[in-house]
Amino acid sequence: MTQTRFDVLTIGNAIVDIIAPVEAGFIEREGMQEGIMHLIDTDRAEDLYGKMPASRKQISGGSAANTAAGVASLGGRAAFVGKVADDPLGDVFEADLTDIGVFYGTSRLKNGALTARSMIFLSEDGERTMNTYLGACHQLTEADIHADEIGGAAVTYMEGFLWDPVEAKKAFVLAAHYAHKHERAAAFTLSDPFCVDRYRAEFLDLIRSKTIDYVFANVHELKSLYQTDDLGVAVREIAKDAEVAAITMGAEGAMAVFNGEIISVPAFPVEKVVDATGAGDLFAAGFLLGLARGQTMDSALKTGCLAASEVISHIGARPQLDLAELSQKHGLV
Ligand code: GMP
Repeated sequence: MTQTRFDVLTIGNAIVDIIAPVEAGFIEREGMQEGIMHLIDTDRAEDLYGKMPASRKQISGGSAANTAAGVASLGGRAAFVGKVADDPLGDVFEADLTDIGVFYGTSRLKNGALTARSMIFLSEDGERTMNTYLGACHQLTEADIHADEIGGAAVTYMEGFLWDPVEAKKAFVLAAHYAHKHERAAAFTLSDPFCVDRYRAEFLDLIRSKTIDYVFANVHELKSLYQTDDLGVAVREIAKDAEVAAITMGAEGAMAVFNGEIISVPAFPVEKVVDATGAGDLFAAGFLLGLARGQTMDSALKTGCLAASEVISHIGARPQLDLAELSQKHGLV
């Protein structure tokens, strides 16, 4: 194998988040399910935008893009592939990635839909409810997947959310194919319990056919995948199906399942969960970079939990502290 150019390359929907706290009752009144990602059209996007308080904040997001930003903040070599439009939000998205040192070379969508945005409502306990207009993300295609970039990354990590835009799922499968052709690893996150519900058979096939090596999920997504309320049953199933599975458990921490072994670590304590957006994304950044650097499973899990604890302590799904410094302080390098 040749030397790698990137520790982690991520592929996902390129989204700018618009985030605001809401009072109790709002989520239910609007017919949303708390903690879930809802897909919306332009009319609903306008309607919801009008209902956001003036205190709303606009911050670059996108699950896999957050992971790439996390890897870069931890001092890793990161790349991102995802489609924005040639519009002001696209400019913001690109600058926020490249400023932190993420390689981002996907061509812009011209004369088409707008850059994707997600309106995120925060409940009092920091839980986030997302409403995503995918816009330009519908135009991410196989043409955006470059064998040399994927082949140069130790691991390619993708979102389950990529199965919503129809063309992007072909890009997803092609990227996994290129990764394996170059003897690299392919990973994906189940993204959201309702996303799992939409694509359960396909996700199981990706895992069982070994198109994917490492699977990331939270407990809700994992239970949804195997249609069980029993976490133990779901963990035993994923242990059979995947080479490595990393499962996040919110305030309970995270576990890794590999070679018939299970290792778990506690969450890093936080004073207050201000905004849970990005917790799983930043966990994935720490865990993947840990593995790429040859850390033990235990240390990789701890690096993931540390990165997650930073991002849930403030509004927005991108790190505000230098995560490399933070992890050094905690003896995780
Ligand atoms: O959700 C991904 C990761 O974020 C978890 O594995 C934890 O490390 C962290 N996390 C999520 N929710 C909480 C929480 O409520 N408290 C703490 N301390 N960490 C959390």
